[in-house]
Amino acid sequence: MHSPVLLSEIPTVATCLGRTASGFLSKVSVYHGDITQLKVDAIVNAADEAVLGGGGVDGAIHRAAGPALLEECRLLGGCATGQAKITKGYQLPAKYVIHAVGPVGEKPVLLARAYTASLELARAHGLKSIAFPCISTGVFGYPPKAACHVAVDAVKAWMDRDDALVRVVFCVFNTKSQSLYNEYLKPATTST
Ligand code: AR6
Repeated sequence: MHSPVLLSEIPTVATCLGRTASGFLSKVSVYHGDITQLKVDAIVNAADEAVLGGGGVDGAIHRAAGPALLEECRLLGGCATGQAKITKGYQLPAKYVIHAVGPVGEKPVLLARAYTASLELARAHGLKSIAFPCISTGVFGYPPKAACHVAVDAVKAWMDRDDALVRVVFCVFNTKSQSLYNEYLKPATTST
């Protein structure tokens, strides 16, 4: 097992741009790597409505958290698309896992809801930092560029009206997604 990646090791977009901005970009980061390594208050899982594990990032999170995660997931009673549920993180460096269910295919309202529901849960639990994978862009087939725009817009809208969260990490797992997030976030800096 690798050592956990601390938030202090992940620069914000503002820092990457050499800015001392105080807005959204000073709270958001793009991290290329495995979400299970991140030592944040909560990592978000791209789950399905059963919330009983699966492939992709879901499988990676369950493997890293250990079998106790599945035991707690069995008590959740499922989760509707566009909603989220929270469990402990068990053997993960993250304290909590927020299991969010994105849509199958390109359904922007439901994808945005999955992000917002995760942020609401984080706030309700007094959490300060959260890391998202690119929900729905794997098995669920959401086009990555469109999904990136929905994800960033939903998180920015939330962060602009609620200052409880100190850091949000977009955890990308391939260089294509990394470029999409960097390209979409950086022009937005002009006003922040
Ligand atoms: N860390 C970060 N991101 C990852 C990791 C990882 N370790 N592994 C994969 N990704 P997917 P979905 C990225 O398929 O499309 C599951 O079986 C991956 O590159 O995991 O929402 C569930 O049980 C992609 O960009 O989730 C559901 O049934 C992103 O995570 C279904 O798949 C999401 O891909 C959910 O499908």
